[in-house]
Amino acid sequence: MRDADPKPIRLVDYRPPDWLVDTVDLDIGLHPTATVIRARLGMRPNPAGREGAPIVLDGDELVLKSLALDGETLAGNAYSVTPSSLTLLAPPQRALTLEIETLLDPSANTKLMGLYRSSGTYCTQCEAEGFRRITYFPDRPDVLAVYTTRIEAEREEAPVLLGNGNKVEEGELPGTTRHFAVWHDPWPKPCYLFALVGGRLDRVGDRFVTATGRDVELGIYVEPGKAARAGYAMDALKRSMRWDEEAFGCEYDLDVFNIVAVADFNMGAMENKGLNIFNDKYVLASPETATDNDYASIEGIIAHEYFHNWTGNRITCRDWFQLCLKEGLTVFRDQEFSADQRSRPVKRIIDVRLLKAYQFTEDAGPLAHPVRPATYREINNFYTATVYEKGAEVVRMLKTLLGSEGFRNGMDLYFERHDGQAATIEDFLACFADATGTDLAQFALWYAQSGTPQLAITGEWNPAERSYRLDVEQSVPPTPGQPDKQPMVIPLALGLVGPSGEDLPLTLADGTSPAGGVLTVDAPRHSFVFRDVAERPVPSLNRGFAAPVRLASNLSSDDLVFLARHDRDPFNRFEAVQTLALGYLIEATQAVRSGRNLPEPAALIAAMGASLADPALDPAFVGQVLTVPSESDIAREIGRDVDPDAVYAARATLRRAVGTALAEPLAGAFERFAAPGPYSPDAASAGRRTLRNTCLSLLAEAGAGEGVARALGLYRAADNMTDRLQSLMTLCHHAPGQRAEVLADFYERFRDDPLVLDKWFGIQSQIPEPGTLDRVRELTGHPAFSLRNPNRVRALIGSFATGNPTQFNRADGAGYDFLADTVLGLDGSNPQLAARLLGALKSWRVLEEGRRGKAEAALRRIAGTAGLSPDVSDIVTRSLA
Ligand code: B3K
Ligand code: ZN
Repeated sequence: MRDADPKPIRLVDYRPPDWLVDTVDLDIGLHPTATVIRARLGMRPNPAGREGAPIVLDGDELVLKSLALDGETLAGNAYSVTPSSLTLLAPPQRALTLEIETLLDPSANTKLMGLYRSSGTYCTQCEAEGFRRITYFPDRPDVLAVYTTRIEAEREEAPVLLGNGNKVEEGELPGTTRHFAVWHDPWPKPCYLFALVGGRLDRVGDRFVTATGRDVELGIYVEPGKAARAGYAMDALKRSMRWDEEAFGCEYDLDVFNIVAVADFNMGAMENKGLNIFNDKYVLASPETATDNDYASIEGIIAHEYFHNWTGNRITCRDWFQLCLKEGLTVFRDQEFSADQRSRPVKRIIDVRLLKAYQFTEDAGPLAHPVRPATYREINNFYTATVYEKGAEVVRMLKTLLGSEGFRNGMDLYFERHDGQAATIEDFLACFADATGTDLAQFALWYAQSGTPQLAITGEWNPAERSYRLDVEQSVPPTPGQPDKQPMVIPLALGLVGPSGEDLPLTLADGTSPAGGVLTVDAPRHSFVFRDVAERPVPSLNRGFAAPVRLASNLSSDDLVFLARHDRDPFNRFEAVQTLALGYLIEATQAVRSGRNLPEPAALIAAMGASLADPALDPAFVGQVLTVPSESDIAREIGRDVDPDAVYAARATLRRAVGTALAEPLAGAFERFAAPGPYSPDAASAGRRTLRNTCLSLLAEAGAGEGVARALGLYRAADNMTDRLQSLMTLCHHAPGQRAEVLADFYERFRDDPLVLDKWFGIQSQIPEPGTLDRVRELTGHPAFSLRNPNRVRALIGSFATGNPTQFNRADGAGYDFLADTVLGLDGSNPQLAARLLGALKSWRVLEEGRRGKAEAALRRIAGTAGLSPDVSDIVTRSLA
C-alpha cells in the first residue's frame, strides 16, 4: 500500500539520480495469477549523483523472490526490502548487474497500472509510475536504458506476444505448451515507456515507407472478430506518419510500429515506444457503431500517440513536473494535424470550446495549477486540461509570437540539441530563444502562473484625428497558492474591420505595423493608437483565439452582429455569436431567478439566421454557430451563486426561441444537407450531419418544423451511428412518449457491442429531468454495468456528473451523495478512476448557497473516510482547501 498522505514532491527539490541503468533485460513468464518477472539491470553510479550513495529502487505492491548482485545471491543484511522499495545499503561503487525476481498476479490488478489483464489479454500501463508495479526500479523519467524483453506464455492463451522495439527472436519451448518472443528496443527510454502485450488477438497489417526509405511494418491488434473496425485507425496512422515528416521533419525510427486495442483502460491511450496501447474506444470504428466525433477522436489520438515518438519518447521529461513538455507540445501537434486534415477554422472552434469547458473551469476553481506545477502529491492527478490543453495553447502562442519560421527553427533546434535526453521546459524555451534571438524570460510565466488572464479592452475612434485607440488592461486572478501575479506576455491578434467588411491597414502612430496583425501585450496597461483610420471600424480582438484569455470589451451588440457577418477571421465570426448568446443567457438566467420577463434575443437570432442563409459558409461552421453555449459555459461565465435550474431554463428558452423563429430555414437546411450517398466519415460529410442534427434538435426543442417526427424518421432510417445517436438523444430529451421504445430498440440492436452500449448508458444519464438519478442508480444494477470497466463507469456515472447539470446538481444534494458513494466504492479497486470522477465536484464553490452546502458535505464525507487512496485524498483535500 502506498501512503495515503504522502509528503508533497517539489520541483525545487529535484536531484539527478545517484545510480543510472544502462540496460534492462527482462524475462517475463506470463501466468494469469503468478507471473514471474526476472529483471537484469546493468547499473553504474551517476557521475552527477551523490558519491557513495545506496541503490534505492521503487516498488509498489511487489513481492521479491530473489536478488543477486553480479551473479551472487545477496545476503539478507545487504539490502532492505518492502513492497514499495528495495535498498542496497552499501553497493560497490562501480558498474554492476542486479538480478531481481518478482512475482505478480495480473488478474488481481484492478488498478489497471502495471501488468494487468483486460478480457484475458495481458497488457501494461506504466506511465506515470506503473513500472514499479512490475519490478523494483528507479522509476523516474530521467533514467534512460536500452530494453530487451523476453516474453513467455502458453501458446493457447497468448499466441500474440508483443514488446517495445523490434522482434529479434521467437520460438517454441520444446516439450511444453509454451512459446516465447524476444523484443529489443535500441532507443534508450525511461521505464514509463515500457510495454508488453500477450493475448489472443486479430491483426490488421500494413506498411509505411519513411521519407528516407525505411520500410516499417504496421500492425493494429484487436479483439478477435473486430479487425474490420481498425481500418480507419490504420489510415489515420499512415497519415500521421507522413504529416510528421512534412510538418516537423520527424521520421519513424524502428522497423515495426504496433498498436493494441484493449477494453479496460484508465485513459485514452499510451505512447509506449513502438507499441502503443489504446482504449479500444479510440481504435475501433465502423459507420454503424461510431459517430463522426468518434472518428475525429480516433484520428486525433492515433496521431497524438504517434507524435509522442519524438515529443516524449526520443526527447522525454526530466521529471514529472515537466509533463507539459511532452503533453502540451504533442497536443499542439495533434491539433495542427487535425486542422490540416479537416477544416482549420472548425477545428479551432471545437478546440477552444473544449479549452473553455475544461481548462478555464479548472483554472477558476480549487484544482487550478500552473501548466508546470511546482508541487504534487499524486502525479496521476496532473494529467489535466491545464497541462494538456493550456500547455498546447502556450506552444501555439510561441508560434504566434515567433512566426512560423521562427517556431520551426526553434523546434528543429530542440530535436537536434535534446535528442536522447530527458529535458525541461527551460531547455525547450532556450531553443526558441536561441533560434530566434528572443528573450522568453517573461513568456515563461505561462508555465508558472495559474489562472486565466483577463484582458479588458476599450476601443475608441477619433474622427477628428482619424485615429483609433485601444486601451488594453491585463490581470491574472488569484489562484490557490498564488495570490499575486505578474503581467504576462500576451499575443493580441487583431484586425480593424471597416464599414464595408474589409480589414483596414494597421498602422501604429509611429508608422510601424504589427507583424502578422499581432500586438504584444506585456505590461499591465497599454494604449495602442492606429493612425489613418478614416471611418469607424469594429475591432476584431483575439483573432483565432491566439491567446487563451478571457476578454471583456466595449463592443456593442450591433458591433458583434456586424462581426458575425463580416469578420474575415472565421473564429471571431463564430465567437461574436457566442458572445451575443452568452450575454443574453446570463441576463435571461437572472430574469428566471427573479421572476422577471426574459429579454428578446432578436439580434442573436438574426445573426444565426444570417449564417444559416449564407451559402458560402461551411455547414460544419454553421453547425457550430447554431450551437448555443452549454449550461456549464453559462455557469462558468456567471461565476458565482449559480442556480443550475435557472441556467437550464434560460438556455431552453433561447433554444425554443431560435427553433421557433428560424423554423423554416432550419427545416430547409435539414432537408438540403441530407447525405447524397452512403456514409463517409470525412470532415465535409460530418459537417453536414452536424448541421442537420443541430437544426433537428432546435426544431424539436421548439416543437416546430415537425422536429420530433423528423427525428423519429432519422432514427429509423439511419445508416450510421451519428444520425442514430443524435436523433435518439433528441427523442430522449424532447419526446418522452417515444423514449422507451427507441431506447429498447437501440439496446436490442447493440446489446453485444460494449462501445455502443456505453452510448446507451450515457444518453440515459444525461436526460435533464427529475427521474434521471433513479434511472442511473437502477442502471448500475443492469447486467451490463460493471465498475471494473472504466469506459462503462465514465459512460454512466461520469456523464451524469459532468453532462447533466440540473440532475447532478439536484437541490436536495442526492446527485452529490450518489457521486460520493460511487467514488468511495471505487477507490479500493481503481483509485485513478475514482479520483477522476471526483473531479466533477471541482466547481462546487460557484453554486448557490443551498447546493454549495450539500456539495461541501459530500466532499467532507469523502475526506473523513479512513483509508483513502493518495489519488482521491489529494483531489478531495485540494477541492476543500
Ligand atoms: N501519456 C499518456 C497518459 C498517461 C496517463 C497516466 N495516468 C497518454 C497521452 O497523453 O498520450
Ligand atoms: Zn500525450
